[in-house]
Amino acid sequence: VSPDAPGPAELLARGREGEVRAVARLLSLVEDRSPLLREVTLPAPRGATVGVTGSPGVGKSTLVAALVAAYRQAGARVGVLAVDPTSPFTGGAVLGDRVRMQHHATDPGVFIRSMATRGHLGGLAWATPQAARVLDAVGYDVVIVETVGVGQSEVEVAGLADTTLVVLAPGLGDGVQAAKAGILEVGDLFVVNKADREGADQVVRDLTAMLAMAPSEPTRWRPVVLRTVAARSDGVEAVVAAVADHRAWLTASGGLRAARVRRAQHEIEALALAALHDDVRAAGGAQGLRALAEAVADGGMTASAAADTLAQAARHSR
Ligand SMILES: Nc1nc2c(ncn2[C@@H]2O[C@H](COP(=O)(O)OP(=O)(O)OP(=O)(O)O)[C@@H](O)[C@H]2O)c(=O)[nH]1
Ligand SMILES: [Mg+2]
Repeated sequence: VSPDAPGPAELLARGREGEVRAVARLLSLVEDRSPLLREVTLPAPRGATVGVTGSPGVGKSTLVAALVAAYRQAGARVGVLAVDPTSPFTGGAVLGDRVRMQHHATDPGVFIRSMATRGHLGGLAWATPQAARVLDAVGYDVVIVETVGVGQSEVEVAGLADTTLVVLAPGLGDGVQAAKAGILEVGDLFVVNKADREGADQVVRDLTAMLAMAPSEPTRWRPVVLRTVAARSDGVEAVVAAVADHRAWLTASGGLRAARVRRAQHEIEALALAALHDDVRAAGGAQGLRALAEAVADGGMTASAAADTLAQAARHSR
């Protein structure tokens, strides 16, 4: 960073004025875990974050593109974070999504960013919510977080947004998959996409039956099942309406703030762990780890004692 490069406060101000490059730089600071971010404060979020998750190929990106169009039509500015927990931060991620988003790429009311988080300890937990907060702070009314990926990452991502959409599609054995991945518990809205295909009704029935097995508590949101043909934008208005309903419910029940506090807790912990991880790496790097490892391997020291030595060195380096 050159000395006269604008700091984060300046970038935030420029971002609010609609300078896309400033927003992009802020998100790079987030990805780099830049200490500069300690210099600014962000206002309490005004807008909504919507997570979109589901198995590969169900139509998440197509649905996101259709949602963006619907929100734009309603006059909202929209940020899209396409998160790929399976590939490293360095570019190239979610290329297919870029293509699908091309339609929106030239719209100044839409900001699209790919984030890949592998290789960054806890990156999904700390980078995504911070990026969403930054987008909110510069004036995007809705931030949509799409995750590419399977399994656990879907469940993790569910914790990152105010409202989580789980997308399913017929022909992928999704009902069963959903139950396995623990995704039934995390979805606020279930969208059965590709409703133009055979088997969509069955997926809706399976899903509804599985959701009905969950104990019903008056204080809990009852998940909604919707169907869409995202490729034709069919059913997308109903999704937008259901997101708004969920949000209204969250606000009224006090759940919105509670979830945000919970999220911030994960985020802080993940950032602190990443910082500690750096310290341990640095302490071990100066030949220390190698020497300790030799002592352990040759029988001079237990791994526990060596770990303690390393941890001490890491603490002193702070
Ligand atoms: N028939 C039909 N095809 C659709 C529909 N929505 C999306 N598709 C197609 O399904 C394929 C996958 O769509 P994507 O939007 O890339 O799916 P995705 O879930 O984002 O995929 P990944 O990001 O790879 O996990 C594409 O060929 C879409 O054109 C739909 O409603 N009906
Ligand atoms: Mg996609």
